Amino acid sequence: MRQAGRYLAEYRNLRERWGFLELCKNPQAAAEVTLQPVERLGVDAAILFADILLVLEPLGVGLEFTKGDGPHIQRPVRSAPDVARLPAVAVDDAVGFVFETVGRARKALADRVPLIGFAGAPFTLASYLIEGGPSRDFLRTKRFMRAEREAWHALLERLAGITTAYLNGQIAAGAQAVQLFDSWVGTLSPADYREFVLPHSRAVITRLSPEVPVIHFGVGTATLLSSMKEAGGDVIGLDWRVELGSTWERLGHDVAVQGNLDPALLLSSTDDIRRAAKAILDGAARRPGHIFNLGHGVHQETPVENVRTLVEIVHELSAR
Ligand code: 1CP
Repeated sequence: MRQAGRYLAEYRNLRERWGFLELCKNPQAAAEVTLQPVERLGVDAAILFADILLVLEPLGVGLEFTKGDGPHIQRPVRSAPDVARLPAVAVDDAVGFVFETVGRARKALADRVPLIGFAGAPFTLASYLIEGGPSRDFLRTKRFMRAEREAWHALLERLAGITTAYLNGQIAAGAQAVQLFDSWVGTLSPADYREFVLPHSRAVITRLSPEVPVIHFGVGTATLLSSMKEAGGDVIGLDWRVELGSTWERLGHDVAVQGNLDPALLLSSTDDIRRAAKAILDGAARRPGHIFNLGHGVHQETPVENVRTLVEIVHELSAR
């Protein structure tokens, strides 16, 4: 999950001097942010500091990150002609700065912990392009899907190609695992997932360099998990709305799972954090193939000490 961010004082300090995009485009600073949580929290992996939306900027849609409100697309994609007009993108040139960050972060990490790269899945990227920013109901996206079926599939094919190149570039630069974020796909019914999304996510995952594991994640995906497994991934990410043990059983132990503490628990007491972490580890029953994680990113209000405490608790309870 996102583990850098505003709950970290050292990140806030950097953000006072730099805009978010500016920070992402400066490989030296971005590598520094990548290492902040590793040093501060003692986590077992670093997550590349970048964003899933960086690949949308070269499409000329006017991507910006406004203070407080998050991402905003000035010229959203709202019609079939809008899709046809999107320019071809040479990913290596357009986001080469991300690949350079990967190289620098690997060097700075010196194999203390592995580095995880990531990208947005085609559906989640399309939702930002169509909605123009964050959304609750994804009504424009869902209307577009049906009203402009052909353009929808053309758009997702384009995004699948871009995401594949983005991830393969990160792997070539040294990422040791990659996570495909389909953060908002939980808004869809299982039937819609299968028709409008699955083929495109599968097209990404099957074309990735085979040497690193792939984590496939979404939020609110309880009813979609078996279809997501079919789309691919060595690891399926679970959010906190499902129980880890029984969900893993249902998915099959031939796939690894990641998750799934409610990030809101990091706003409670050490006792509550310990109980919740233990319940998840008990659910995993020491099987190989469980990556302990939050079910989604760290909330901004989170006290850093609680995240550190969680890391210590998980290390203690899962020591062999
Ligand atoms: O300084 C700031 O306010 C920027 C906040 C921020 C950060 C820290 C954004 C804007 N992006 C990021 C980095 C980021 N984004 C990371 C790396 C974090 C790390 O080093 O630990 C990752 C993995 C992402 C991925 C990302 N961006 C996702 C998928 C993960 C998820 O949380 O579901 C999504 C949906 C985005 C879009 C995005 N970028 C930023 C924001 C605030 C958002 C979400 C907006 C929304 O709610 O729709």
